[in-house]
Amino acid sequence: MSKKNKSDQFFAEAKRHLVGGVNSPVRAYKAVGGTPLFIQKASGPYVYDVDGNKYIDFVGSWGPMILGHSAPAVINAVKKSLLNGTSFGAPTPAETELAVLIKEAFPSIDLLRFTNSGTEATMTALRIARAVTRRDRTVKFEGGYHGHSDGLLVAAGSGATTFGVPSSAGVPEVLARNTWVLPYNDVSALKDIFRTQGPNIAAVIVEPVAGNMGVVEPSMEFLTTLRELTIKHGAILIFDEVMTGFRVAWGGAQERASISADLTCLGKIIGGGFPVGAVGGRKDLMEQLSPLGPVYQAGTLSGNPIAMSAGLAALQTLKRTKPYKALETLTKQLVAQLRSDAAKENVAVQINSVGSMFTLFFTESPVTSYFEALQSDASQYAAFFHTCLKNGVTMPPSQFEAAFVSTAHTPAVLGKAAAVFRKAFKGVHAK
Ligand code: HOZ
Repeated sequence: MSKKNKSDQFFAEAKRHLVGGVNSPVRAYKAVGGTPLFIQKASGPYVYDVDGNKYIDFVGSWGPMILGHSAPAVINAVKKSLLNGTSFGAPTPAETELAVLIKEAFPSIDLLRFTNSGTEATMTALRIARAVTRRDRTVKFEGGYHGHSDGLLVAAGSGATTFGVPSSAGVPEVLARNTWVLPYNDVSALKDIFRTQGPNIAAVIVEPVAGNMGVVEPSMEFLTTLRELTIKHGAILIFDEVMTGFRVAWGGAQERASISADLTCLGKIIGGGFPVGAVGGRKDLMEQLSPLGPVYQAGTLSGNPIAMSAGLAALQTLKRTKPYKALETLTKQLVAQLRSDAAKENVAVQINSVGSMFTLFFTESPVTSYFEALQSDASQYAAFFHTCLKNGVTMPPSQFEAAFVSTAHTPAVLGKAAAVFRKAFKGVHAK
């Protein structure tokens, strides 16, 4: 059983200097209780805390680590790049190389702009959509999280839901009013809003596989209706693939659904573990951006050479090794095992998975929307989480996040994790 003495000490000290002791809210463990692990290092499927404990990690830095931690190809590329300097504020060949690879994977993208985070990417996508349509209103979906920019922090999932502030304080009402929020997977709500407000809608932004309310798969009807209605009414369809891009398939959720977005937001995997975002899409839309068009967007560290080299190494490895089928098969096997073990322990749980992402919702009914995700018993999740942690497995410290399997999670590693999950179901039952 792991002990966390040093993590406790570091957390106490961090709280004196950093808000809540963290730099991103969910990391504070408030939703599950206890002290967050302070991490010393990570390698393959494992993270090691400052007390020397080793954990099989399903957080994966919240998505980027599809090749496992410290993937040699990424580390070597970064080492090489570092020796040439860390930031120039000028173009580099690596930016174009990474853009070419991303375009290969996402045929809907003609032109790209790299940013420093997913939040910047979604913010920019919306601005382009507003500029080109000359409309102000946006449609998003309950439980969809698209970063923390003003207009998008309305009924948001992820950390916002974890902390019960799905609509953040400090967002001007006039901006919140410009965002219409519909239930995920609700085709008739979608038809209604376009029937009544079609000419006012600049954009619809959606996670084409939801990951930020926990994993929720869209119905094909939902996605095709979205595509049809946005075309019909001249609205821009923005796929937020920050989490799903290069994760659920090489070409993201749009490859799986065979649907082209007008604009796509990316992040996480394309930075190989460094801070990166990107917005890309149709030429006529992307050419709205400065210096070609009137929409302003900029960033001192955008296209940072270290991040570009890490992203390039990650994508080149993914392109060469094509791990997606195998990852999905392994994840499905793990999920099947989890379902059968939960049933043996009489634990009511829904396990949603797409590709190598999965979420356990402690509820009796299927989860296809945010409302249904909210029916989960968060205290059961917390109990499950802590048994896992005590036995050497890290899961996301929130009911409303996705867990990630990487190529470093071998069948043997997943077998060990499954044994811990089995124990954790017993803990839930004991509650
Ligand atoms: N809620 C974020 C992921 N969906 C958490 C990011 C972090 O804490 O690093």
